[in-house]
Parts: sequence; structure tokens; C-alpha cells
Amino acid sequence: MKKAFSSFTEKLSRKVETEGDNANQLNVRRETEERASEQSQVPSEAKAQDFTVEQGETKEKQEKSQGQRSLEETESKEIKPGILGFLRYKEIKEDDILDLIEELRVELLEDDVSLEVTDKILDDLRKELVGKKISRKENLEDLVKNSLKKSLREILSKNYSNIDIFQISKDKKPFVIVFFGVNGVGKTTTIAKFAYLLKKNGLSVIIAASDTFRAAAQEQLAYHASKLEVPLVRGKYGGDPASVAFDAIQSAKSRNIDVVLIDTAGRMHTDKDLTEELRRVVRIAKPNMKILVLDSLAGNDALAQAEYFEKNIGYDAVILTKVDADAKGGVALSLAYKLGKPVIFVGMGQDYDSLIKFNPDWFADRLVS
Ligand SMILES: Nc1nc2c(ncn2[C@@H]2O[C@H](COP(=O)(O)OP(=O)(O)O)[C@@H](O)[C@H]2O)c(=O)[nH]1
Ligand SMILES: [Mg+2]
Repeated sequence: MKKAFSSFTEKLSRKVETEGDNANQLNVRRETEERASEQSQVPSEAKAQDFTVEQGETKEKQEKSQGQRSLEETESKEIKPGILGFLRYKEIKEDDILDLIEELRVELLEDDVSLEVTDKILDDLRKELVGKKISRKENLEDLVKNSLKKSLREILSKNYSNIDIFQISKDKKPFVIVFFGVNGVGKTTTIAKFAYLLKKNGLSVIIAASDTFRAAAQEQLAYHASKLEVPLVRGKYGGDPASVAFDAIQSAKSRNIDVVLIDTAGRMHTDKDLTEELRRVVRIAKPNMKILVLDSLAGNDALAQAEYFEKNIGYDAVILTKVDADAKGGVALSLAYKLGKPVIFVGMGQDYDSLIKFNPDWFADRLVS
């Protein structure tokens, strides 16, 4: 997305620079003509005085100028913008940016920004730019960047919630969180990162490996749990995920553990049985929070997934993974604007400390500069 924005600025700069020069020449010529016509109306003596002051001409020249100056001579001697105080700027007209805005529209859509969000960004940009007077390239770059940042911040803040999940987790013991989403979005990795953050914030954690659908899922969590020194309740391959969750909650109660993190099997909307199974996990675990995990590399499909899970399960917040690997960045914008649910964390890599609290300002800056 950064590329689309900088190419927009670059093209607009070039346009304004060349057209700005033309406009300045026009300004110079117009004012010169006005001046010449003023001069032809004033008495020749007064005219001579004018030139003494403004141009510092010699007496000889003043005499010559009395009533004899041709328009040509006037032009050649008077085009001194500095002296006459012409302003070197170009006012941006709607026509100047129409085609560039259309180009940017295509690029934003290619960067996975939804139609609705694209329209908002372009509307904001148009309003901000049209009528502005540009005097230097730097000016223009700042103007475009600031306009974009403002608009992106607004979009990203729409459903933003500044909840302190670590504080909330202390309110009820054990605090139960279920994570779900389609296969490969990063649920298991995110749970490991989340456990790391909870521990760092002084909270004790237990993990329920309720993904009993994939044999490797148990091993994957076992690896993380042992590295993080966090207890894990494992399930049998093909076993009942709800009872694994139930066991973990019971264990948390008896061991006085603060937070239970429940991993689940990835499911697509075609998996009716798995959706039913997830409902059962939710019914039995009665989580305090349901988190949908979405992959920013999934493009607009992430939005479709979000809608599916909202309709079939419901959730409180979103964690968006693989933001580090996503050069486009449009998904976050579309999700933040459209979902009606906050994005609370973003995954920025493979390490445990790469789960970052979502912040609209930080994200907007990242997209633009
Ligand atoms: N670059 C990057 N990779 C991630 C991130 N989160 C998860 N992954 C990778 O995505 C792949 C799938 O993750 P996994 O947790 O197994 O997904 P699950 O099927 O939803 O449980 C793994 O290779 C992870 O290392 C992230 O924030 N950034
Ligand atoms: Mg998994």
C-alpha cells in the first residue's frame, strides 16, 4: 500500500511542478499585460516616476520611456517575479487529481482494501487536496501523507477498543478465552505468544489443546507449553475437544490458575460438523472472551471468515496475524472499519514477543511511511 501512496504523491508532484511552472508563466504574462495597460492610461510623467522607483532606470531611459514604450519592451524589462512579488504556487484543482485518484483506487483495491474503505480514503484525500495551494514538492508530500494518515487513523479507530486484557483477566478467576479461526491462520502460535504475554504480566496460565482434529496440533502445543513452562491439558486424537476444555478449566480452578487459553481446530464454513463442535466447546467452556484469529495474508477472504464466525459463533475481538509478512495492509483497514469488533492484537512474526497490542496511530503510520 505504501507503494501506491508514494507513487500517487510522486505523480502529483510532477504534475504540479510542470503545471505550476506554466501557471506561473501565465501569471507573469497576465500581470505584465495588466501593468502595460495601466501605464498606457496614466500620464507619461507619472509613468516615468514609477519606473524610477521600481526599476532604478537611468534618466536617459526614463525619457525614452515617455510615451514610447512598446508592449514588447515592457514585457522584456518587467518580467522580474521577485521584484513584482508574484507568488510561486499552484492551486490544486479537482481536474488535476481525478485521474491520479482513479489510479490510486485500482491500486488500493489490489492491496485488499475493501470498496467502502477505498471510497472513504479517496474522498478524504480529494477534500483535503482540492483548493490547496502548493508551493514546493515537500509541501505536497507532507500534505498527502498527513491527509492519508488522518484518514487511515479514523478508519482504524472506528471499532478500536483500548481494553487492557491483562487487567480484565484479573477480574474473574479463572478467566477463560477460546481462540478460533480457519486452518493455518496462526491460532496455536498466537496462543503460545499470548501465554508468554500473560506470564510477563504476572498472570498464571493453563492451555487446553482442544484441537483434537489434527494429530500434529497436540505436539505443536506441547512444544510451546514446555518452552514457556506453562501447563497443558492434552486431548486424544479424534477425542472430544469440549471435554479437554472442561478438564483445563477444572484444573485451573483446583490449581488457582488465572487464565485458561483454549486452542481449537481450524474450521471452514463447509465444515458443518466442526462448526457444531465449536459451538459445543463454547457452550461447555462458557468463555469470558471469544477471540477470532484472522490472517492478514488471506485478503478479502478474512472479511468473509469474520462474517461467517460472527453469524455462527459470535466473538468479542480479533487478533490479526502475519502482519509482518503482509506488504499490502488492506485487510486490517477493512476489518477495523467493517467488523464492528475491535482488533486487539497483531502478530508481527514467529517469536513469542511478536504479539503487539493493536494501535490505530501506529498502524496508520506504518501503512503510509
Ligand atoms: N510471519 C508470521 N507467521 C506467523 C504469524 N503467526 C503465525 N504464523 C505462522 O503461521 C503458520 C500457521 O500457524 P499455526 O499457529 O499453526 O496456525 P493454526 O492452524 O491456526 O493453529 C505457522 O508457520 C506460524 O509460524 C505471524 O504473526 N507472522
Ligand atoms: Mg493450530
